[in-house]
Amino acid sequence: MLLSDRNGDPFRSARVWGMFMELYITPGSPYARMARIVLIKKGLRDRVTVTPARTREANSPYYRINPSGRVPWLLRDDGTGLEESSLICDWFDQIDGAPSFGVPPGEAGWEARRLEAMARSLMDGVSVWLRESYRPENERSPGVVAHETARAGRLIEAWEREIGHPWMNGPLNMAEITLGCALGIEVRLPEFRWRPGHAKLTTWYDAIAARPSFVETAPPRPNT
Ligand SMILES: N[C@@H](CCC(=O)N[C@@H](CS)C(=O)NCC(=O)O)C(=O)O
Repeated sequence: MLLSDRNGDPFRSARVWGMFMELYITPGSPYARMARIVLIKKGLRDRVTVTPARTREANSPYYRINPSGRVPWLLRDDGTGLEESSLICDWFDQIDGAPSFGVPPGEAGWEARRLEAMARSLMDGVSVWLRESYRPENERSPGVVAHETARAGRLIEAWEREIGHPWMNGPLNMAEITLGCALGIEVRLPEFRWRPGHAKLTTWYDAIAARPSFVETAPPRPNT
């Protein structure tokens, strides 16, 4: 079968040849955004189709593809499905045998992992808060919102102190991508007002948000 034999499905021939992968996302998901950024940075656009999935819907057809119903989810070119942003980012990073998002050995590596975990902690908490905001008003839990608001406040204070760390100010790495995507949730959740009183974090974020891979994957504003 020839690559030019498209038959209305531009990727069919290539899939048969086992060359293409499919990344399922939603445009607003910060976890999927991390995978999309690594995909772009690794020059994989031509090998990976990015497909919007219908999540949080009763009987969504997506559940037949990925039983968990979450994004990101990667259909690899060998037919295997991968769930979890960190795993998918790592897969993309290692695909060419020349990883650029690994951590250095020794103490610097522990620092890199500590910072990435702290960024992920912010993302996990603010995502729970965001999820509450998607629910009908009478189903929202004020207790959950208050807990996550307070957690985010503490973590933002900690990040204002940490953001000058050399690992957060070098070539793009997973800690930076994770923190950038976590702070970017402000677009989806206007109540997540982390900027006031955090000048260093604001300057850091505005620079990373201006990078082409961040601009291209920016989440849409609610109701757009
Ligand atoms: N730990 C997962 C989290 C993924 C996740 O929670 N994705 C959300 C979107 S931000 C989702 O798919 N939600 C749909 C649902 O819960 O049904 C990862 O890192 O990929």
